[in-house]
Amino acid sequence: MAKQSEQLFHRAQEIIPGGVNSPVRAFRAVGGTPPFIEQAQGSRMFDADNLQYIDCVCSWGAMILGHGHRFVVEAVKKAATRGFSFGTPTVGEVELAEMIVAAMPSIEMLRLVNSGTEAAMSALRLARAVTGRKKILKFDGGYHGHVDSLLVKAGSGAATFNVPDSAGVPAEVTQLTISVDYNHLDAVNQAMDKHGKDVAAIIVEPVAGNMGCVPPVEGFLQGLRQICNEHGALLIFDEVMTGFRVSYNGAQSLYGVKPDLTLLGKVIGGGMPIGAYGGARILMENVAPVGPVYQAGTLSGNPLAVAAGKSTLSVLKNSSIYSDLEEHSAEFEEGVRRSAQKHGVPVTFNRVGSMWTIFFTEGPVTDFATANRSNREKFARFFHVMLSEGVYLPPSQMESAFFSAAHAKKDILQLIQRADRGIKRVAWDFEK
Ligand code: HOZ
Repeated sequence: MAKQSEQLFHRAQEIIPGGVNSPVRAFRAVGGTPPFIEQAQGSRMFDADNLQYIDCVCSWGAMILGHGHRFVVEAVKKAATRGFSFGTPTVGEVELAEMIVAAMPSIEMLRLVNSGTEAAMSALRLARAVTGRKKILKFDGGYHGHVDSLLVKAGSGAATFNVPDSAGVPAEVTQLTISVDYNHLDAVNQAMDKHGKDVAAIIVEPVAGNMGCVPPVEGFLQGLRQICNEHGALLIFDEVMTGFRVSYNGAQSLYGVKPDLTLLGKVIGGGMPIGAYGGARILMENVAPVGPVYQAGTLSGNPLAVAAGKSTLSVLKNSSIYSDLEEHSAEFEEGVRRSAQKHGVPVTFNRVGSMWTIFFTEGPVTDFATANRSNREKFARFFHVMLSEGVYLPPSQMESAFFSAAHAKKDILQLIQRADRGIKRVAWDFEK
């Protein structure tokens, strides 16, 4: 790794835990030094040593239009000249809320917050309040931010660093959380038969994105809906990754299942800090000041984040971006599959639209256990070949990769060639 990033990483580690503000960025799952990014444009990022990368992380999915989209930049500039934060209602936040309500089949009302974590935490409080129940059912490898009660068998960085049950979370808190296998309705039924009358909500990523990308098997989400109805529990879809990503109307419309509450983040802020939770009016009217569920935030509905979000959604709405993303992503998937076959490397490519993961295992990968069968040494080798080829992948097997509208056909062709060299190297190092 080049000089400037190494020096910066050394300096950072002196004053920031691990040198990073979010654990996965530290590269501990793959080894080496993370590049310190100075700027980005379109599909490319540039680091402190002037190295260029095709970005396949896209700020963990947020940058669906690519970096520096001119409409978004203009909107943020304009908002910045008017003021950074007022701590008052603004017209922009009403307009963004209206756009989200119009797009998401299950949302009649919503509250803007500052992150996906905040959205999850607030939605659980609301679910507990309206049902009068305490327990929450989640899925192994599911990740909903660093909410205390949800750090149970959690995915993302928690899985990567082997702290799926974090220190500092009292056992009394996690005793209220039940975690079962993703994509296994029998496990959900069993747990609900036992605890159903105490379960306030089932929370699920409709496409799991924090154990790598793991799509729901047919009937899974529909089954969850039915189980929740039978037991009087709420169904919460964590669409922080999938909302406005797998389709403009979210995973809930892609799979035709209506949750009671939806969590959003990432794309709705166009790369700026934001989150949201929403659902039917009858539920959301329990939130203060209308109802008794307290939740607040100084920077909630921040004008700059709202401006970035609104302009991102309006570009997405009036375009063929989702079909282009599907075409490009499918072409890349096909290229990787061909390479894996050619070089005799067992690979499972999971993908929903522009959200994807390459697992180094025969597969299928349908849950946390099968995701964990992926050979992480092979992943790390592949990751580093790709990095040296100028491709920035998620630095962990337990994260999804993303494409943006700025990934043009020529980027995809380059990525296919570079992935071929990466897989060839894996074959050479591990299969001989
Ligand atoms: N937990 C985030 C995605 N699953 C990673 C955030 C980050 O490290 O920036």
